[in-house]
Amino acid sequence: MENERKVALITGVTGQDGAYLAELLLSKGYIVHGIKRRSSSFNTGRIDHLYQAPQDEQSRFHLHFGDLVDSANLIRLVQEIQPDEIYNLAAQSHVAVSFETPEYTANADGIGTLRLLEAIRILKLEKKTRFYQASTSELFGLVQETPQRETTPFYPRSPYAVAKLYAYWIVVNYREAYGLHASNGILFNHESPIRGETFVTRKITRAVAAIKAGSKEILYLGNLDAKRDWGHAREYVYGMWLILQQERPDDVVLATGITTTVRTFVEWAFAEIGIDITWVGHGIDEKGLNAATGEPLVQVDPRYFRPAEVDLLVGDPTKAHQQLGWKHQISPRELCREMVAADIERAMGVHRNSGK
Ligand code: NDP
Ligand code: GDR
Repeated sequence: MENERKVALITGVTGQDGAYLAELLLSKGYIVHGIKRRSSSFNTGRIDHLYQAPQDEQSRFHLHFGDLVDSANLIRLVQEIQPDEIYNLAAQSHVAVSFETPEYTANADGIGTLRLLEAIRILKLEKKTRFYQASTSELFGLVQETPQRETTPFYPRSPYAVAKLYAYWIVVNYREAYGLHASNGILFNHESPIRGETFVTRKITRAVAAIKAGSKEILYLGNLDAKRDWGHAREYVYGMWLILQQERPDDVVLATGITTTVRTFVEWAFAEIGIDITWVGHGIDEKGLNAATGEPLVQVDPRYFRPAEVDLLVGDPTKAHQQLGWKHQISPRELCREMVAADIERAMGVHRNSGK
């Protein structure tokens, strides 16, 4: 039986998507290997519950220290693991942070992808190992057409997106040059209760939960008018898996097709705790007040503006629907509700399994 099981290697296994994907692949009977970085504090909170699973699952989940900037480490791990599928989810994934750390972001997100592809080639695993690359709607950047689809021209607007552009094309190149089964999932924003705390949706839902729990804090945000196509991460990792199950490798958009402003997401989140927000002022003086009491709850802070912004993302998931049978089920509003509810539970001190 062990010999028949598929073996997957997930980079970025400690992140939001890595945790959901590991859970999905284990449930499908895979042997799952994940690469985690050494850290001075615990960084496995999202996957710890997978160790608490029954004995047979436990023995199918293995973690290894590694880093996308370390070629020798990656080659050794790929050689030892001999994966059937590699999901390259590791990245410096924060767009704003990439303006502060452009060289590191290029190294990890761009060249890191090349290192993995080279590992496959050096080890002559081209026929065995399928490769998934976590490409992003940030590639579309400055609006060229809407909704954005596989054929929409790219116009990246951040060091992160430029690094991911290199990764996208090196995947295409290795597919064409060496016949690798290598695919790009061009995923629009996807969130969940285990989304990183500094991405805008989670930042909002955590603040709302803290206010519900009695905190007097003000939520400081940047551009309220940015529009994003927000889906649920659990559904998107299923799409990743489907992409690698295709007979032929391909590049596919996963999106909901629904776009929402940051401002509206704020309103939805506060509505979950019975507060209507009214907006006063303009630009950097804009505030969100409790409509009933006038209490300030939200404040624009220019520190969160980006040197170059992506104003509007809305994806066209037609190809995913037709080719993979993939379609989102959870609306952005339902996603917001689930995230607020989970953060309220946490804020109230109720311990939840982090992967759920
Ligand atoms: P997270 O930021 O939650 O997770 C990123 C993961 O990468 C973490 O496990 C992190 O480790 C790891 N990592 C970062 N740098 C390195 C490195 N140099 N070497 C090894 N591991 C590293 O991201 P998500 O789960 O949200 O996203 C997964 C991938 O999908 C990323 O590549 C992201 O750019 C991309 N993407 C995400 C979208 C989204 O909306 N979520 C949309 C489109 C693409 P640690 O825990 O130690 O920090
Ligand atoms: P994004 O996600 O940049 O789209 O990248 P993020 O949640 O960081 O920003 C979304 C939009 O909200 C605006 N914004 C703020 N953003 C943050 N983080 N903090 C704030 O205070 C704030 N106020 C307003 C931003 O300007 C932006 O317009 C995510 C990441 O997961 C990437 O890795 C992934 O590739 C893309 O989604 C698709």
